[in-house]
Amino acid sequence: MQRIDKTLINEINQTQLADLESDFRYLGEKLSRSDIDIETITAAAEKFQIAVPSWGTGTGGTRFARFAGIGEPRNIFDKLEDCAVINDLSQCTDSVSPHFPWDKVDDFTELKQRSDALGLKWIAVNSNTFQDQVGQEHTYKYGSLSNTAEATREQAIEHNLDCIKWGQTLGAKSITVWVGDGSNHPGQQHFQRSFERYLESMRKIYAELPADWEMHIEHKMFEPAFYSTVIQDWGSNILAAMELGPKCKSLVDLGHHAPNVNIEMIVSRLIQFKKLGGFHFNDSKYGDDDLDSGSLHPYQQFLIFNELVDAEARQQEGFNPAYMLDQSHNVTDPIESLINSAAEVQRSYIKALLIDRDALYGHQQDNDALMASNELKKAFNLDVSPILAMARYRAGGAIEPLVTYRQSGYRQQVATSRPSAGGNSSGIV
Ligand SMILES: [Mn+2]
Repeated sequence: MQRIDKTLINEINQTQLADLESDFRYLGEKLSRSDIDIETITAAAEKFQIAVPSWGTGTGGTRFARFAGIGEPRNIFDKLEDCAVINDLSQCTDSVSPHFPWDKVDDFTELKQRSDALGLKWIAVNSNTFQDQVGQEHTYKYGSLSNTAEATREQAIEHNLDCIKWGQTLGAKSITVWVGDGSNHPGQQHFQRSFERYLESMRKIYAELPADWEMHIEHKMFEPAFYSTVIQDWGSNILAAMELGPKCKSLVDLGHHAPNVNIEMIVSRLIQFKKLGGFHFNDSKYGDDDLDSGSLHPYQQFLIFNELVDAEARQQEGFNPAYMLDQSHNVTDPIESLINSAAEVQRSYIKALLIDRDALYGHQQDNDALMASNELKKAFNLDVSPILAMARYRAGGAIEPLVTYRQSGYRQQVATSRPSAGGNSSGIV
């Protein structure tokens, strides 16, 4: 079932097709001079998929304020509709990652039927023990899985087990665990004891993982705890993942590192030790800003994909990371930002496929620093937009998804059917 009328997509595509074909032909000729077959690359672009986070379809905000958009999704069913719109147009976002209890429903079978009807799959359920829910017995004010009180830890474990159970009904295959546990004052928390308590809790969740499931740990340097965080960096992350077992891997959120950290090298290390579980793509300038993917550091994103494509090319054992967006859209229409970002991540992947790996390895072997760097730049500097557009067109999507989205009038339509709940309270980022 399409949310954006196929006839409309086709009509608009027809007005853009001649230009696209011309650009695609030109790029094909250019690539063939480097012995690259544009059809092979376009087929890879068609295969590439990145998941949309259910919470990304709502307007984000900061702890100061949130400025609500029009026609915002009111529940997971509305969010699914928006995800379907994104996929109808971009054809590279066929799955959704839910967040519980935000997306909790009474009947998960009904939710699964709805997603099936929209042609969407579920991946990576996310547990939430970083805020208290109405009626919750024990508070997470001083942590969840690492809380000093056993009853609070048990409550957090139970929630994670519920998330797995709900995820199984939806057909998901992994759970991502991020905790806000940490401290705001030096001395507040015993570093080792809190990490031990975290590990003890995680072992209990790991023990209940279904056979075909993975557990992904997400680290974050700061916030809500501003002095120390239990899973602060990729070091604590991989230590925990190694301690828990082979089905536990690390998840890399691009915004959850200290400034200037070499994320692509971290990715390489995780790949080497079979610990790369997946990604939350976004961009960042100061901290965990959750800016749109590729909006600020497209070269960094490309260098990350250089590592990923390298692992793919070398058929690295156990390499199967899950790709997902995780952004906060404070001033844009979330659907537009997610469409744009999915394409920007796809763009990095396609550019990384164009790298002449044999030449690069040769320059590395010869210690030819400049030529090695230029080899990467050569691929990065190519505009692969015609490949992305052709992949979308061939898969039934829109050549120019944002143009088609705006012409569809979708946001105005849902503004009528989804009345605003009112209020501009601070938002979840
Ligand atoms: Mn994240």
